[in-house]
Amino acid sequence: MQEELKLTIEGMHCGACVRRVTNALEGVSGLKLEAVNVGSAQVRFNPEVATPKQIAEAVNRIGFQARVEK
Ligand code: 9UX
Repeated sequence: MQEELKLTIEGMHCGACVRRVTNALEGVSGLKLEAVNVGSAQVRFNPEVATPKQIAEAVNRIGFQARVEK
């Protein structure tokens, strides 16, 4: 069972940020990327493997401020 997660991400300003956030999210297991844009990311995740908090923290660890939208 996959759940939808949308993150609003402060501190992203360019395409290099999109690559950095993409790489960080690709390092989280149980997660499937749907879209990463300047300022937001949308993923599907397996709640038995990953939590929204862990996913946001993977983005925050590289210097952004991610907030869980839904
Ligand atoms: Mo762009 Mo992002 O110049 O971390 S790389 S702001």
